[in-house]
Amino acid sequence: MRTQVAIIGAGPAGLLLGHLLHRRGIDTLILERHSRSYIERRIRAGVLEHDVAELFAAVGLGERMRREGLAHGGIHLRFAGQTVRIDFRSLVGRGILVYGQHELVKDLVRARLASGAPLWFEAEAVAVEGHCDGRPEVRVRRGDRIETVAAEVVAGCDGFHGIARAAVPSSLRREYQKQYPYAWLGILARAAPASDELIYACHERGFALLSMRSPTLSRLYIQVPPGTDLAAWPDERVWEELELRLSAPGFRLERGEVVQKDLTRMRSFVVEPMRWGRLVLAGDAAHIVPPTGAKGLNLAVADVTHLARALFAFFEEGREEGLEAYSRLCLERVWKVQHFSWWMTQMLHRAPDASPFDHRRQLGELAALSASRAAQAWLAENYTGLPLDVSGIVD
Ligand code: RFL
Ligand code: PHB
Repeated sequence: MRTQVAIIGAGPAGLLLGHLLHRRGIDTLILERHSRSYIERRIRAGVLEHDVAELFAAVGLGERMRREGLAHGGIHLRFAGQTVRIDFRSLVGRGILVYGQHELVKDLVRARLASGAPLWFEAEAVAVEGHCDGRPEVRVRRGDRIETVAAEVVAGCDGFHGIARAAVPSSLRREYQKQYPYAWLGILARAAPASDELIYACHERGFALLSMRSPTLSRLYIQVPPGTDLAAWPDERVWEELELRLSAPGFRLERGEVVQKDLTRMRSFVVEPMRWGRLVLAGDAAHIVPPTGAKGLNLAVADVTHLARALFAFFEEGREEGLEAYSRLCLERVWKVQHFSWWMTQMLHRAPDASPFDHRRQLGELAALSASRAAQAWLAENYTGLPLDVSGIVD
């Protein structure tokens, strides 16, 4: 099998890249190690930045998103018995769209299959070779057979645990990372969201977040120690803890059947550079952010816009400068977003080793933010998304 771009991974990064390249007549093959139903059911991110939602709509993927996505104009910060609304629209004139990542993945898979371009499920890339000599190949396990896919470029969109990043000797890559001393226990519940907008709560018992997927589905999280055993958290205990941490005068949490319960580790990670020869990385394969700023999926989309532009120039005009600049362009945004995600995380969580001084300082930070329109505008700019350059991608 031969293709122009072999894309490893059918997450948002790989599927969107395949979609954009296909629109320009560039051949791609997407390899996904899981089944279609598995990737369409995986519950992950839920917030799309303003420009990211616009991009999906502009490239023909916005029909269901526009209908079912929930447009929000702000978020609430809850701490020390008060609730402060950060009004995105009045601060920066933009909002966000709450639309589940698995819904986006469904839309992308459907568009891909309708286009007739190849997407192999249950096809696991086991090795990438030849990318430093300009003749990359991917070895793919399908059932009990190993096949070889020859490509001109390989895009590693295979997430944090993928193989693409490791295809480069560790002496040629630099990795930066930070582990946080807490995790998120998340539930998806058949319950009407108790608020029209997201609530981020900094409570002395730890962080809590109220989010949603639809008018009848709530997505809620609480900070727990890393390594927490979910068996120690029956539904009743989760609801009680959520009620304590989210409590406010007049606020009542709707309870409902818990249809999923999961644990998400909190980590910041970046690999540099994001390209070696004809192997490029995009999305979680290259960087991870803690979920507090809702940035992981959005950052993956930003990488893909740079990559698609670089590949258009490469295949249509034989120009390599775009590929050469790819890593630098992505990393400029990656580090800004790393900072924002770290900042939201430290401002809202209770570190297990925090001193009384640290707690009081944290409340001081939240009070300062609440009193400053300039500080809120910075939060709003980052939360609704730094500008996304879609030139050359959206016609
Ligand atoms: P993905 O979505 O992980 O997709 C990678 C795809 O590659 C496949 N794969 C392979 N396929 C073939 N061969 C191999 N060798 C392969 N190895 C892996 C995988 O099966 C998968 O389908 O990465 P992508 O496209 O870069 O998208 C990034 C986003 O998914 C990610 O940033 C966010 O979902 C992060 N994230 C969250 N972000 C938020 O903003 N809010 C959240 O609430 C939130 N929750 C989460 C998350 C990430 C999680 N992970 C990765 C464990 C919850 C979880 C559990
Ligand atoms: C979610 O809805 O899953 C969600 C929302 C905001 C975040 C993280 C996760 O910061």
